Amino acid sequence: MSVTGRPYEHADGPECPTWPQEFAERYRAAGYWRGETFGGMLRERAAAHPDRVAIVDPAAGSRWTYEELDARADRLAAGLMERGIAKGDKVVVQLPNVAEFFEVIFALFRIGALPVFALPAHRETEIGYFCSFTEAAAYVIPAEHGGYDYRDLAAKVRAEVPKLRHVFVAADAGEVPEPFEALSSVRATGQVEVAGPAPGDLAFLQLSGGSTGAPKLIPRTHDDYMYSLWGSNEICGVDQDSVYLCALPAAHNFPLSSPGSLGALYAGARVVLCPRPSPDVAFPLIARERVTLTGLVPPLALVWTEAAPGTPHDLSSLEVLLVGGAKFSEEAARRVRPALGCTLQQVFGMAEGLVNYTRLDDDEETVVTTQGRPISPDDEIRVVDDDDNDLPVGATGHLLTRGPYTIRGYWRAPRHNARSFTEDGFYRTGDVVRLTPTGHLVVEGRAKDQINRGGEKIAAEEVENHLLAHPSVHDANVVAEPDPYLGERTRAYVILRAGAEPLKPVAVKKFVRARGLAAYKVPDHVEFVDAFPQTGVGKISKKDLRSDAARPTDRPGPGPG
Ligand code: OOB
Repeated sequence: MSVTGRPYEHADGPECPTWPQEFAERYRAAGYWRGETFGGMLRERAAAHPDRVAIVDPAAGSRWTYEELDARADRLAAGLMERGIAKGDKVVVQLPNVAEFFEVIFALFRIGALPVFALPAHRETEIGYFCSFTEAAAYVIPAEHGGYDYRDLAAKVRAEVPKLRHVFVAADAGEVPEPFEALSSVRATGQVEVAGPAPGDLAFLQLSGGSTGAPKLIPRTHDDYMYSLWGSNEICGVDQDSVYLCALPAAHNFPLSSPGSLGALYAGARVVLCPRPSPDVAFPLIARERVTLTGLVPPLALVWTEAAPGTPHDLSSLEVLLVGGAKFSEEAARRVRPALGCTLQQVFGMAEGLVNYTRLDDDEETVVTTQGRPISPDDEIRVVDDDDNDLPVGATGHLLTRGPYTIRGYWRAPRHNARSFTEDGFYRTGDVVRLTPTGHLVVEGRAKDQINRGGEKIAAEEVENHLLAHPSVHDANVVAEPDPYLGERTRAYVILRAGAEPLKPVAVKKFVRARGLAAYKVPDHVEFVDAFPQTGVGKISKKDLRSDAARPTDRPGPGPG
């Protein structure tokens, strides 16, 4: 338990700090926390407009109405409960952009079981960790996706984590090996009434981009997350006539909630699932479904702006393009409207909470040069120096934040919480920012030891630990290297053990990949060095390594080397 707040009380004890009572009361009184739950919200929407289409899954050819999604969530919840999944249980959900993703998470929300949002790119190291750390009762996978067989992955994870009781496969087509179960056979026929969670209860565990060896889990409540949804809807103009294209991986916080698929469902709007975010897949869907808004990371936004002028597809329905997850350059931002004919909204958000948007009525300069301002008048923003002293407006410093949808601590991480939160509950974002006189934030850099690879976050320490496991590696440091397309890539500096056989970079990458890591975490470049640069006090200077990585060279480009 951290120094701030009251712990969530669970049968097995305190799991994470939450908002102190006076804050919770204030957020409720201000109307931010509306006392809704996800299960209840879907039930209400289904009653209000049963026949409106909620989810379009073009790959499966399905169009589920609100009534159908609601009924499916009920049937699946009943089936899961028959199999012993209960309130408070954790279920690792690793599904791509398929309709079942929503069926599964709403079934779990209804029970009060907590989805743990894994990404399709995660492999046995990450999934094994999520399953064992959360003592997950179940793990939900597709049979296959992107040429990869998740049943093999689940078999490995199950062998390592014996406590994992169930693996459910969202695959009507694929074969489901024993003892795994097809989701389709889990659906019960009747509807069960369950007590379900309270609005202040945890709804799910989201993943942090992280800067430590193991990813941290982010506990979000129904009340707080729901506020980020309707707050985002108001700012992005989402109403029941909106059509949201979910182009990024559905489980990530950005496409989930900013305003994302869940924001769209909150508004009674339509979610169109995009199996891949490339223009050849996304553009025809925009035209066919009359998509009105979507969210992209900067590298994809660049690809879209390049592809749009020559496309035969009608993109005229697109009103808003949200770009975030990593810094969007001013030059690229300026190209959005001319190329796509829509309004750009920059989003600077984090799964821990705080989300900033440029507003639809901000002037062009503000939209292209800032990363927006917070959703809530009660999002408290501090920009501080290295000693936590507040800096004047316009000065660049560390961003600290506290507010009605920003967590007060990670899940089961008391020691880490003591470092990542101030005593009075401000989250240390690790971002280096500047506030403009209009209250907009400009992201100037990052103090956390992380690589932001086109929106995908990589904790340097996590990759370093895997490199250190190689028998020939004496020491390793991983830093960001600038990249014109992704913004950043990873460069690993490696010192080999004295007397070790020389290694090729490709062998190091292969070794890391073979340890069962998401492919985006495998270093793009590996460079062997004899020593690391040091600071005055003899610590390794990552700053110098970063400048070395940024040095223009005739180094070979990305490739097997
Ligand atoms: C989003 O969430 P996460 O949790 O994957 O990553 C958060 C971090 C931020 O702390 C910041 O370092 C970086 O991603 N970031 C940006 C940015 N948006 C996020 N850095 C510069 N400019 C931006 N526009 O990435 C996320 C969550 C909700 C909405 C949007 C993004």
